[in-house]
Amino acid sequence: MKTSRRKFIQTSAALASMATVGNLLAKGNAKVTKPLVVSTWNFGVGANAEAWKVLSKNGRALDAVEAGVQVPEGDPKETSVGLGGLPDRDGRVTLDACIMDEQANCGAVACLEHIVHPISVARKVMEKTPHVMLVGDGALQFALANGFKKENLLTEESEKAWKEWLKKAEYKPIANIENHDTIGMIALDANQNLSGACTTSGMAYKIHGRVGDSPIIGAGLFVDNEIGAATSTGVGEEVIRICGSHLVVELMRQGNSPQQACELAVKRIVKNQPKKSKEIQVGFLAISKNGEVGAYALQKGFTYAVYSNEIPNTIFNAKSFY
Ligand code: SD4
Repeated sequence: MKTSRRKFIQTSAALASMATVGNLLAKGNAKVTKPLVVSTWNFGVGANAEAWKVLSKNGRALDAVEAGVQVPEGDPKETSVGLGGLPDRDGRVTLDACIMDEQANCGAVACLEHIVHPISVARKVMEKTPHVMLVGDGALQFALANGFKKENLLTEESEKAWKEWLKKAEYKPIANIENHDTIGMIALDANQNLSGACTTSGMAYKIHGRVGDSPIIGAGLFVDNEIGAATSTGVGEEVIRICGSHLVVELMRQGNSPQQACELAVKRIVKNQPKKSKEIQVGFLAISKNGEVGAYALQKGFTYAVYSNEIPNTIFNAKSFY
């Protein structure tokens, strides 16, 4: 399973370097026709495939992104999202997620335990309450009242990894490794509407109660149906400091391409925290209303997956500052 996935990724990467649109995309200046879905990291491929089922039938971007990110959420082998996510330093799996549609409707949950699909709880917050965000036990009670099942999210493997970590208990986020990533997905549907979703178990072995950028509208995700959408991954604190995804969309509003906007946002982080920026990873991924795609990261290694009529669900390497 793992090998075939890796092979698929390698093959896709090779195809990407051959495809014309792929080359343009990698340079950050390709336009694709709608529908379009993009998502962070290699596991974006599986998520995009699910989202594409909705988009290719002229479905809503909102439904596509929810269905898409549910894939890594429900996969116990993905240790950075949903079921099987690495726990906090007390051994508790706490999840963060948010969702936003084309009318600026949005919902979020933070520090939610025991629910496999926090993105769907976030959507319920958006649709069933006058609020944007529910956290902790309140979010759990809301989920249970809305029919979600209480489950144990700590898999044997994640528990083992946590116990190993406990031996040294060093509190150090490391860039680009499996214990630190998030799925952010943004999509443009056949009706030219944008939506996005972002979901994570956050920083592994974090202090209990720590919340990153992923469930914060404007930080981990932002959608403006006139302009475009953006999402982020990496050390959430640095993204929150610059209201990252909102910044990317506002930079696009000022006339920058998604690629330029992602680069400017990353450079803002470097300017604010020059020393720290060398040691951490942050990546932004953005699309414009016209189907342009951009991505940029602090460090090498940030990958993202793109699926459109021209690009058959392909992984790209984002350019980086360092
Ligand atoms: C967080 N941004 O909780 C998330 C984690 C992540 O790559 O994306 N890591 O800060």
